[in-house]
Amino acid sequence: MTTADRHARCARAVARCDAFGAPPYSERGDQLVRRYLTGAHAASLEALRGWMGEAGMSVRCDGAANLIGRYEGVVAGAPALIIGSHIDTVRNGGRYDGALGVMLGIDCVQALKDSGRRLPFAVEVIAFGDEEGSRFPSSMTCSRAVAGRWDPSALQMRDAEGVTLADARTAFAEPLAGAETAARTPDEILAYLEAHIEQGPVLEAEDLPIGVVTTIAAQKRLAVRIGGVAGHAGTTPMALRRDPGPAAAEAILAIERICGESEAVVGTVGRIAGQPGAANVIPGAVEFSIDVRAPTSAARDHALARIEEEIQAIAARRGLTLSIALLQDLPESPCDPGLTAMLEDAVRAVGVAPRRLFSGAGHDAMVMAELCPTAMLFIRCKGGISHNPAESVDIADAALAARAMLGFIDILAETWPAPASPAA
Ligand code: HGY
Ligand code: MN
Ligand code: MN
Repeated sequence: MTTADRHARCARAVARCDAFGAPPYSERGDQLVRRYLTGAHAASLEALRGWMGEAGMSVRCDGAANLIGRYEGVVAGAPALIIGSHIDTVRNGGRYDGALGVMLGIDCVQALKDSGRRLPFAVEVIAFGDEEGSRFPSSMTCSRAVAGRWDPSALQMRDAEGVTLADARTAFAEPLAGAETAARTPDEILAYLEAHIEQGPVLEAEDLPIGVVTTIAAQKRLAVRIGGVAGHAGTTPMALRRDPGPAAAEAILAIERICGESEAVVGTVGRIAGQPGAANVIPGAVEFSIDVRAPTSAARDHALARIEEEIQAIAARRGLTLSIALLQDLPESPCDPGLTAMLEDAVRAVGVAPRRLFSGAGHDAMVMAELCPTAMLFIRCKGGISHNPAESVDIADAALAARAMLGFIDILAETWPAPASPAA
């Protein structure tokens, strides 16, 4: 295949991400938002089903509403290399976070089909329905289901409109078997490969188009509620207030200070809401999220212990109530050293000096690592911008990523034991 052909194919993968940036693949026309089990999610699965079929894959929707394309190897039913990423987005998100990895996976299988190649293993492409947690409180519910970590209590989670996950599943356009049926077993899976935009500045700063991930950061997500006494904004003297608003402000400044003391720890308060949320009412409660990440669980937990201690002291001093709920606890996830070495060889073979990178962003690969060995490829994105409509990627970089992915597949095929006999 000529370079021009490859470029054209990747232009199509990027164009598919762009098409997914608008209705019906986005819930809104003025910004990209595609949340789990919405009509936009269902519409994206329909389009992906067609593209996976064109690429020679059999396609199914599993019990967690993941779309799975399968391209058989020489021997049908062989263990699979899974290439995956997520198809949901954050609110007002970018077009390539998640989607590009799915489109490049389809692109790789299309290349295998077009060249009539069958491998000693199958290749599956998975579009995970929920990685961001942009609809329900906890995230990565779909890769958890595939990794056999489905938590049935998640069915009671409610979205911002009060819809439970159970009801959203029932209302989904695709009839869904039980989410627990999405679980795969280690013997079915050879490895998991995820291609994803870097969502950070390193590759661009070093003028590199692609890089290889070594470890994905440990992360914890908490829901904090500081309770006070609701009151009239005009008649309640300042000295008589039990206002959780300023307490939350103090807490958020403490989070910034504590996380700022260590290079490797990051802390974010992405969601803040006063209850009842009226301008002329002293809030009865303020709820906010905390997302803390670090290269190790120990560093993450050390920062969080100090944060929780300070928030408790703030609430006590102000005579307020406090509740802190754990929403997500993901330990750091190292990629498999053997697969990472293969990916580095594949990156080198396309003429790029392999750059090993740590991932501050979470990915489905960290959950899939509980099922099988994983490898991750990063793709440069402009300004490192992500979770933002300004997210952008060069087609040439995506084309290099696709070539490195196919090179990785070739290396894996060379090392994987040849099948006993050709497909029956
Ligand atoms: O939060 C993350 O790191 C990912 O975008 N879900
Ligand atoms: Mn994201
Ligand atoms: Mn992502």
